Amino acid sequence: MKTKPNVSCTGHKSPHWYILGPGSIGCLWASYWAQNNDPVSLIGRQAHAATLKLSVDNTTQTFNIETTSAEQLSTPIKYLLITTKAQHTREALNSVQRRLDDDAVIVVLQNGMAATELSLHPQQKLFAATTTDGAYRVNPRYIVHAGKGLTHIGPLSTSAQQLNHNIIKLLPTALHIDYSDDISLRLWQKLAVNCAINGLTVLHQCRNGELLTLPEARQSITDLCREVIAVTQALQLGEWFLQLEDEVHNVLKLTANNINSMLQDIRQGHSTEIDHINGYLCRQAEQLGITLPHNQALVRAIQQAEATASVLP
Ligand code: KPL
Repeated sequence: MKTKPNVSCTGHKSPHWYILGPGSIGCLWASYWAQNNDPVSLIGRQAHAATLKLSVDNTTQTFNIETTSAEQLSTPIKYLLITTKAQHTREALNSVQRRLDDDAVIVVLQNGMAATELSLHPQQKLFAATTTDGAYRVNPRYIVHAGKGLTHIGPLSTSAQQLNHNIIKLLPTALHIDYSDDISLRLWQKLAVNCAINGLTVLHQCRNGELLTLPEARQSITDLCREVIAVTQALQLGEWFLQLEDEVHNVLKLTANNINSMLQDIRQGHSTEIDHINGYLCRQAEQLGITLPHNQALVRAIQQAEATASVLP
């Protein structure tokens, strides 16, 4: 692959991004930075050079991207993207804590609300992002950008507000990324949709779209949505949530063929994000004195499925 000096047309040096969580979305962003000749490294357990293959719109490109371990980094990390599952966020951040610059820019892109619960150095610029991009890995080094979606990014810390929409200039230009002043609301909207879909695909062992064809699943969607609406209205999060069930049906139609991320986790014997999706909602409800029997039952059922999946040979 040809390399060019890391200087943009405005004369600014491109930042070097490090990515924690080299799953499909992490590798997708790495490939798009590399496509732009922006410096990017994955952080893994062991350092090695890897060739990543990216397929999009029937075109396949390869990129040489180094994987480095946190211990081997000689320079501080100034730009960090975290794309781990929500339940691994804290642990992932701890693994690079000593290498992080005091005013590092940190972007957390994942389902759930884990980013909102991180406490960082006051100068560190924390952003959260949520995406509808669809990507999957044929193997650990081969990513397919299956559905071009939209990513919202916005500040979670006061110091991040100073950088505000300029963050977009530092992100892969080939992706559709919008700046959001109220990223917490966007995270809540994604959480609400995930609450009514992800766990149900595990219970029914089906692709997203099939949920609409199963009367029992449709009833569960209605029940889960009602509970999500009760919490979001108590928190005064706005009218968007009143149409949640329609929104969920839309997402199910648009992603009908998807194997949901939670179902993929169960099938691979991994822990799921249930505690950061329906579990988070239940904790919020408890503080408000609201009980959510359907969401609580779903959390228990998925925890049970996790326990069963992890003892399978
Ligand atoms: O976010 C998703 C997920 O799989 O986690 C949806 C939008 C439900 C698509 O499958």
